Amino acid sequence: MRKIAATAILLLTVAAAPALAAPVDGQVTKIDNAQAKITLKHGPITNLNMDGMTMVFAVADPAALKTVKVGDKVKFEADRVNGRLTVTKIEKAK
Ligand SMILES: [Cu+2]
Repeated sequence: MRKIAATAILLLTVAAAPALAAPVDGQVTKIDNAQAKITLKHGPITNLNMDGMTMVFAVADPAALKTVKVGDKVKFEADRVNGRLTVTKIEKAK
């Protein structure tokens, strides 16, 4: 019985796991180093079920904010981290 319950929990966990983050095109419109936040005008984010828009994200690694500046076109990945929409990876678009 206990084994069945554990299997059911495992299956539920897998089903609830978010889709893998995929690189998204965006443009930096604002950088807030003090709050470790970035505002991005972004294209559709499939893993977050989000259409294109301009919005604020938290940044997982504040040091990443030093690698981009306002106006830069970027490729980034975003995910929900502790309930906050967070940029987990960002780089200047080539
Ligand atoms: Cu958005």
